[in-house]
Amino acid sequence: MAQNKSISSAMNRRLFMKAAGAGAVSLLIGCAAKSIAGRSSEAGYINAKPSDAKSVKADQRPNILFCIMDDASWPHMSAYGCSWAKTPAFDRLAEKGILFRNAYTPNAKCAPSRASILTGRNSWQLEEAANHIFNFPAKFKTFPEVLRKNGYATGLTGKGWAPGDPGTVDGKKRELIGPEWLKQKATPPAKGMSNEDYAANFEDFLDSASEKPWFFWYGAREPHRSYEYGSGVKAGKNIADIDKMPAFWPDNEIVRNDMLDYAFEIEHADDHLGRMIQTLEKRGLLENTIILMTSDNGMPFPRCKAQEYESSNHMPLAVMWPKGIKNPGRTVDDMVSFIDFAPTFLDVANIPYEKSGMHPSPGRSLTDIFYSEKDGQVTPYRDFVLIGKERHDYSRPNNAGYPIRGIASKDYLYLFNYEIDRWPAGNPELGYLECDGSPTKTLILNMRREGKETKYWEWSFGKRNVHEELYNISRDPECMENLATSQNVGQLKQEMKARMEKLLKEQQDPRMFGKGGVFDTYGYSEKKAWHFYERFMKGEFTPADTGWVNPTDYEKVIIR
Ligand SMILES: [Ca+2]
Repeated sequence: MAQNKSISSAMNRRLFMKAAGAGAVSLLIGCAAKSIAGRSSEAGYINAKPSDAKSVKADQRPNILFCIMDDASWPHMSAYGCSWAKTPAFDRLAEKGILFRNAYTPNAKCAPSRASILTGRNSWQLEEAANHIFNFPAKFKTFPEVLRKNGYATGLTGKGWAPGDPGTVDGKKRELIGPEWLKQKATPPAKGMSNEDYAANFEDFLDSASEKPWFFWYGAREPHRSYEYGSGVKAGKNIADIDKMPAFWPDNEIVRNDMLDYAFEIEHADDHLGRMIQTLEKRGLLENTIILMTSDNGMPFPRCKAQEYESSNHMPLAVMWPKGIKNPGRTVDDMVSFIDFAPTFLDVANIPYEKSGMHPSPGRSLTDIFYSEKDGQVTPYRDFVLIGKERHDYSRPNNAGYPIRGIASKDYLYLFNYEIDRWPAGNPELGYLECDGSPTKTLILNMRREGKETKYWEWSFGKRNVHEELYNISRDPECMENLATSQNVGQLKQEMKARMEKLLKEQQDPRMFGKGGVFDTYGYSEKKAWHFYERFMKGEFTPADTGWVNPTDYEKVIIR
């Protein structure tokens, strides 16, 4: 994935992001009838009881530690039953708080996913912030900016909002989250991991925050690529530990090693969370701090990150808040979305959303779930989420994206592909730039080239050929069997599509009004990205200019 224009062609972007330690560039929920700007607990974003708002003094507002991994898929935390990735810190949040089984990002790519978190809005409500590598629109305020204005100290370590250009305020770089804490370094346990000591930087931040309530963003750069091949095994893992391989990849030593290397990176991110929890404990701050751990998009493997399947958008999420969460240790099935975070944090900080200066959010504060004692489905109307994507990297002619919209319930995922003549992971002759380079990707590409096996390539890189996809995700979470063409799901398919389009219209999605092409007209924050396809084909660039894929990913012959 593209991150930053300052990265040299020879250097893997992510390696730079991680090693530099410089911060580098630094579902809609609920009933269909009520969405944006609703104010009631059912339709809106504020769930705090009115009496709470008045009685809570400013200095009693909770602190917030928001932890986000880069590119981790939801099932790969041990709290969800994964045996080959050990995440004791994440699990502790779940044991002492709430484990969410159905949390989704609206858009499975770094920059648009993080933009949805920060603004409380879905990609299609964010103009160029729907895309990847963009200039952050000045008009969209972020919730950390609002918290800061309302007395919170804010800060971040690791990866904040990226990649893209946040713009400037009064001649200075706009701080979408807060000042960066990046002084503390450490030797990482494997090559390709960051040398930032996230937990030590968090301590520095706490020293500075004094008595204020605070919001801190811990953006682990793991498990984003690149990985040290074999680092998982070197750390004591065994390729036989993986009990189930996804059907859409070959099952062999290369792919299993790739997965274990990914798992080892998740564990590194989790280690730092564990240290942060200990720090809060030592300082007596655990009781009234909301600690939340999630990821921004699915694992950086073919058919996961940057697509819109379960392995793309379904995210891990655990939240601990001893003072606020009732009956801790619950597992919750409600469908929740990243657009719910901003309403949640403003809610607990007693800041009315409509007075915050933020654009209205179709999200809903999660405090109904926090303050409930229930397991399973807590709030009946949280029964679906909306997802979608526009343009990610830059590998298609005419700066084109691959537009999708989708709606997921607990049992079904419905997707609509708007431009099926386009390549879902990017054009083959440009290396499928929307899929990060990896041993697994190389293997699948080579299998097709050698004529051994094309099905893996078809699943990850081939054209979809159909507009509609429908999967029974409770039975088929790998989204292998497209039910959209079978007669007996006609009604379900129509119902899901109708519900999705109704909500998208309410949210003023340009694509619902015949104006979806606008997303391909927005500029990139990287100059070389504009018309990169055409310029590459003319010889202005080489495969070495896209360091997040391998030069061998570029197909030498045109595939139609
Ligand atoms: Ca990411």
